[in-house]
Amino acid sequence: MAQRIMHIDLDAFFVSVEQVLNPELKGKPVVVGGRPDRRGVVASASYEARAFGLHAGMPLTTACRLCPHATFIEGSFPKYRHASQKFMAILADFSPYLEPVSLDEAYMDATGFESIHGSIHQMAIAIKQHITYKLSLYASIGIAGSKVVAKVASELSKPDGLLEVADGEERPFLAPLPIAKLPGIGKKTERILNGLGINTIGELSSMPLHALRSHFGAAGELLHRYANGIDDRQVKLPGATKSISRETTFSKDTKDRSLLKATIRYLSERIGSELRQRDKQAKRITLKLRYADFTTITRHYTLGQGSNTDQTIFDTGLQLLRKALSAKKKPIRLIGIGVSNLIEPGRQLDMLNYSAKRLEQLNKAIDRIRKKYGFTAIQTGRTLLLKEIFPETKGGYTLQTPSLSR
Ligand code: TTP
Ligand code: MG
Repeated sequence: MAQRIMHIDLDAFFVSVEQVLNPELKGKPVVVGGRPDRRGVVASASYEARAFGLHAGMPLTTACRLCPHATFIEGSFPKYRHASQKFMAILADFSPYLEPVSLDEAYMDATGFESIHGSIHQMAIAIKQHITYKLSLYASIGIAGSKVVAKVASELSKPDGLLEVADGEERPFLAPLPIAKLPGIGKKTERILNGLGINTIGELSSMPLHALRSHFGAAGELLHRYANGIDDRQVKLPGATKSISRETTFSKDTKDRSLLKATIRYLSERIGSELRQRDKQAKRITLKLRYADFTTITRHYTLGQGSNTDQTIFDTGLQLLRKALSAKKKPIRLIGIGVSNLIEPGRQLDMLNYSAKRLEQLNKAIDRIRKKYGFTAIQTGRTLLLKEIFPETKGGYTLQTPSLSR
């Protein structure tokens, strides 16, 4: 059976979220990106603003000159992340073969789903209706036999569009389009190709492969394939989390052991709570230290059994710290804790181990309180020391340069 791939992308995403929250902005030129008197560029422009020539990436000063009566909004990322999560949840209801690409964009492998919806086209209509009904947002969908053609189709169909490219029709569909419509062709590549007299995807598709290679190296081969509608990339499900780490840089290099311990405690609690939220246990704990002279070391320890309790992560981190400090006495600039070798918390082997069970219950109770009242609502004596050092918000302490590596 021929593969059927959908590319789904929300229209004017940031702006549309703002319009849902403030309906007065609907149907008007609106720009998210910042205040026009500040430096910065357009992140998202409503289609009404695009009619004045505004587009993403344009300096706000230019945008303001072209369309002075537009409403300029600074924007706030948490709102967009929240909308994005709801959008992805709707898509996941239709098919588990989902690859989120960015906040407002995903590929879906819909091969075989016609038996449920009558046709893939009908399925796309249902997806669009759900998105508009539940989120008041509009999506554009492209359907084709490959990712690259599905993406070109959804772009071309915008706004509120739906465009299906039939199997075998990929090349004639792409041929008349300007090369800038092909994913992978940025401003620079476009200029070079235009200089060679290549303006449409059709012209690009018939350029000899060796000529493309000589201009663009390995990327030339990809351009050749895409221009011919050939793309064997599969829809990739997001990989399982392999590791979680948290780190912070001190505002002043330090040798203060109680501060180091308090910070490790806090980072361990952060990691423990994330592990429990993801329903994972870790077998390997890693300590990272960066000294004042920027030399960086990592030390790790593998546990006999997986764990997700704050205490185990902290105890192990502390042991690693003690060893590292006894070897080197230099002041520390950054400290981090990470966990890896993540496993599903299978059946509890030590069900009879009373203290392990108690610890697990304690962590669960702490998680519940924190969910309700904020991360720092409940603290051990050790992390209270951090009160003096880091600003506190409902989400927890605001560490310097917090890293959220996966
Ligand atoms: P896009 O999907 O590229 O743009 P869009 O949703 O605003 O408009 P459309 O899809 O209808 O053409 O990007 C999604 C969001 O990502 C966009 O709303 C804002 C953000 N973004 C930036 O912050 N900077 C950028 O340069 C781009 C292109 C997008
Ligand atoms: Mg979009």
